[in-house]
Amino acid sequence: MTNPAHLAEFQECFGASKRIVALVGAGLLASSGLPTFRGTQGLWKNFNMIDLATPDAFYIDPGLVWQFYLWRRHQALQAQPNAGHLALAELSRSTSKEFVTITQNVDGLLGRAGHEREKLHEIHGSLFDLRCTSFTCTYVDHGNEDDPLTPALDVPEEYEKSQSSSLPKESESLSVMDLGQNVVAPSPQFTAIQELSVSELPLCPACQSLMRPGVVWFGELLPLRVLDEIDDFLESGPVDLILVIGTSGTVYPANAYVDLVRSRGGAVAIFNTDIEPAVMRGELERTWGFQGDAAEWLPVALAEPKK
Ligand code: BV8
Ligand code: ZN
Repeated sequence: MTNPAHLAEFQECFGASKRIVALVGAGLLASSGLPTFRGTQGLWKNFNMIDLATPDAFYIDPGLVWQFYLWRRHQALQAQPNAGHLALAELSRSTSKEFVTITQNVDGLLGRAGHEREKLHEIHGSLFDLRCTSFTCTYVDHGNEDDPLTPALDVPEEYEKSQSSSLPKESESLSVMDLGQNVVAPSPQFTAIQELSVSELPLCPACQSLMRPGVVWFGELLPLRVLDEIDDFLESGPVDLILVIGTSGTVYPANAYVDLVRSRGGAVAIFNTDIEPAVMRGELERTWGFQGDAAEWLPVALAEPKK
């Protein structure tokens, strides 16, 4: 449970803050029924999700990776924005505070919650953008919500159920996290769910090459235009407060923004089910912890202070 003093101190800081940043991760999706990347739900069939979010996986078996992203798209389209999404969207409409959200999530729920588009920076791309894999073609399909994208990718529900029972023993699937600590391991060998030929996958209408999901995979550069927009905000004045919402802080460079704001004197508010005890004991200067579901805490913490 959160230290009761935290809420009062935070709301005083929040009320006085003129420039605020939110850094959002998969934990904000939990209440909308979407899985996080780590922890128990971070699995799809018998793979670690972060093993599939790589160029290697797509090169080895584009059909498998497309099935993974069709499942993610389908889930995101079925999901509804939660109270945490709505609280951030409302803050984005504030006329008295400058606010931007940096989201690592690719599901589109913040946009669907009504978040001001120009204040929403999707640094890992979107499940609903597709782009051509040909180096000589720049075709991008923005905001494509077709479900399924091609007939062959319409994986029948019962097939999904039959597969999901075969979850792996932890040892069977390597995660990119392992790469962080150990020598680079060989790419995990995927067992194809159903063999799909490239011709059955999304093809570029401009040049007929294979299309890929418009997300940033591990080992890939983040969209420079988005990073520039974020830098413009960070460099155009001091950030008084950063809200760190539902993120394990494991993914670079997203995780670097928290230290940047703190190093420049900004306060930090963490919304997570798993928070360091030192934060909860109030031992870190101008750092507050709200332990529990971000979808529950955000509306409370960001509520306009009673006059
Ligand atoms: C780059 C899109 C440089 C795809 C994603 C070794 C080898 C290779 C690379 C690296 C390496 N070491 C470091 C790297 C860099 C790598 C990285 O950081 N890897 C990590 C895993 C170690 N980063 C990159 O590769 C980035 N690019 O660095 O480029 C470069 C330079 C030159 C040339 C080329 C490249 C690109 C990273 C982008 C990866 N793509 N997403 C997709 O979604 O399919 S990241 C992906 O992971 C998601 O976006 C997701 O958001 C993110 C995971 O982070 P979280 O959001 O934090 O989610 P997680 O599950 O981890 O945590 C959930 C949290 O919520 C937990 O804390 C939990 O306690 C909490 N929670 C749970 N329930 C709730 C809750 N909180 C509140 N309420 C709840 N109810
Ligand atoms: Zn093309």
